[in-house]
Amino acid sequence: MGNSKSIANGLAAIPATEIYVWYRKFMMEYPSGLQTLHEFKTLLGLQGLTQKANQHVDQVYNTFDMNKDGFIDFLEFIAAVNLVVRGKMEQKLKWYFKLYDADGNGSIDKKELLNMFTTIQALNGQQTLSPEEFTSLVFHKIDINHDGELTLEEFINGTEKDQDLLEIVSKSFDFSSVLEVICNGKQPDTGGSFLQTI
Ligand SMILES: [Ca+2]
Ligand SMILES: [Ca+2]
Ligand SMILES: [Ca+2]
Repeated sequence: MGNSKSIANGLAAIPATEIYVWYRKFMMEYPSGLQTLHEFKTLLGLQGLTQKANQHVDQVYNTFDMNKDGFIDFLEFIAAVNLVVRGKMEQKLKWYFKLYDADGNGSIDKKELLNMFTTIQALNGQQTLSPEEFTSLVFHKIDINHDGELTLEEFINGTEKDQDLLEIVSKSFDFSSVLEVICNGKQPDTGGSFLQTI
């Protein structure tokens, strides 16, 4: 579903010279040209997680693995970097939509939303509303045609307008921690100066 297009969009936003630097970094770190799930977790410092948190990270990894071959290749890596570093809110919401749409059928149903809120609550601690209450509230607010499914459009429009919901959605995967890794991560060859130009 538009994967090659979104990869192309991601690449278009990054100057060729920067892509080359990223490519060298990536190949130095992952000489096979592929980053495994284990390496992804290591990179982000996500080890020793609970089972629930682990499953969640697996799901995050799967959204970055656009061709679904089980690995992050360089194109997928640079698309992810681009999303984290330069993505506009709408692009990020599109990505969250993919994360929430667990069965990948193009819409979020109540079960998928409930699963996600349950996970977020398990990861981030107690909220004022239970996941069930929150799921009902969200569908009440943003399922515009009341068919029990959130389309991409309903999800983006609804979330952009609702600060509380936006905050909860952002908690399901924190891009700022990834950004920190990208900025402070291992960069033996460049000292990180090129990152300031991104
Ligand atoms: Ca892949
Ligand atoms: Ca779905
Ligand atoms: Ca709907």
